[in-house]
Amino acid sequence: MRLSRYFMPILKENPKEAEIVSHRLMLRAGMIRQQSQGIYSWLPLGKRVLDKVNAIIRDEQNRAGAIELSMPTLQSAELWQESGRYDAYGKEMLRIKDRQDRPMLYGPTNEEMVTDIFRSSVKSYKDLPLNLYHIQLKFRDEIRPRFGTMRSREFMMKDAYSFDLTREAAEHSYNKMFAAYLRTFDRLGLRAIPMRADTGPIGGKLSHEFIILADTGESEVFCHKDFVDFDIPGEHTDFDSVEGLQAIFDKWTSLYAATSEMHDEAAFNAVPEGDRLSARGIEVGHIFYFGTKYSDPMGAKVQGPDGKEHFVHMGSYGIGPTRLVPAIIEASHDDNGIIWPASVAPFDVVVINMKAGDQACDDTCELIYAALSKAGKDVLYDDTDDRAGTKFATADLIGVPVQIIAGPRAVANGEVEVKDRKTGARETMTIEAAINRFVA
Ligand code: 5CA
Repeated sequence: MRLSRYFMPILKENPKEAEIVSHRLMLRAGMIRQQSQGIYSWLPLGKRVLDKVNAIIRDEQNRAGAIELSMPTLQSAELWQESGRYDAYGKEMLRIKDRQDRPMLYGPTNEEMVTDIFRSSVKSYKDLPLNLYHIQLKFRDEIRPRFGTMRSREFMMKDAYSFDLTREAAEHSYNKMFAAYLRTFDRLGLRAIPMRADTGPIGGKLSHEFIILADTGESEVFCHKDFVDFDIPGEHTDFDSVEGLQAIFDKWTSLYAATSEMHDEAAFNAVPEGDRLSARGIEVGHIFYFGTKYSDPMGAKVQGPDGKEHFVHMGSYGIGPTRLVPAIIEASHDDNGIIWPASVAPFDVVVINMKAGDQACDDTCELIYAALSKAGKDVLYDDTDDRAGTKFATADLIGVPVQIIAGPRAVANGEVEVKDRKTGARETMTIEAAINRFVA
């Protein structure tokens, strides 16, 4: 991508409305734009990051055996009347009428709709277990939308829904998502700690929130500090192994960890003082097991091996991609801007032409740009005629992991400078060596 032809509206000034660093940096880097309160456009740079986050989420959902579909944002009120949640959900639900005066709503979550899909075609235990997910916009008319896309009214959610014959089988499905979440957040460069949590309007008995520790987090959390160094389940984790996944769950729930709603002061005080971590955190995922809470009122049953009909045991599993992007920034930035983990960086490398219009600089940059693009890398080429200082500031602000800097003096020697965004380390090397670093 040539920056001169891209759309990346950088802000020079710090936006006044941004209270936390991620919101400030997302606005400054031209990643998002507020369209009305708590409702955002994702501009091209932000969209690239969001897509990469979603690709990792999708990959890990698929690995754990979940199956992707796509459900609409607008739902009929009837479904919610069946479950009893239409009235219970209150003012957070955006209610709309269509031209025939039929009550509709902008979905805040999809338990009812997915239960309807399930009951329309699954009739036998032989078709279980089943886990269906989608990545779709949701709307919750939050009282206090704030911090940009961290808490917005319209937001994206990956929501998965599992169906099983028995409670035991449903717990295995829960453990699959539990392990998948540990892997997902790790691949996003985050350390998320599963904490016992309140089930709120989703309901149910068993629930964990996945929390990232950050000073600007909205949740107050309490946990054992050893969680910070626990091993993440490997990529060859066998998701069909009931014992294997139970062992992962048991290990990750063996020490104290709870959000403030579930906090047990006495249990926390039993943790040795030096091991207690009392901090603030950002909830990036939330999983629930709620048994037959929806299948019973909505009549979602299957025939069991005993020939009888059984209401299915369900769970739901949410991740907030549009919250994860700012959460990653909260965890990874410096005074100059964002520092993206390579897995979600909008570009792999930025090529900075320090003197656009200078033949040797132009030729060198074009050569590198072409070679790296051909090798399948996402390359941003700063070919604008801005001052070198402005280009450096922009490259640091948008947080691309590696910068290749081509200035007249180095280029005259057949060399360029390669800068690591995170460490700031700069290395001068031949043009070929700079290319080979990515192509090899
Ligand atoms: N149906 C269940 C799970 S599928 C559910 O709705 N869970 S939730 O309410 O906990 O939301 C799941 C995730 O969505 C949260 O962990 C959070 O990451 C994200 N999320 C929730 N509300 C917002 C919001 N207002 N803005 C941004 N992300 C949000």
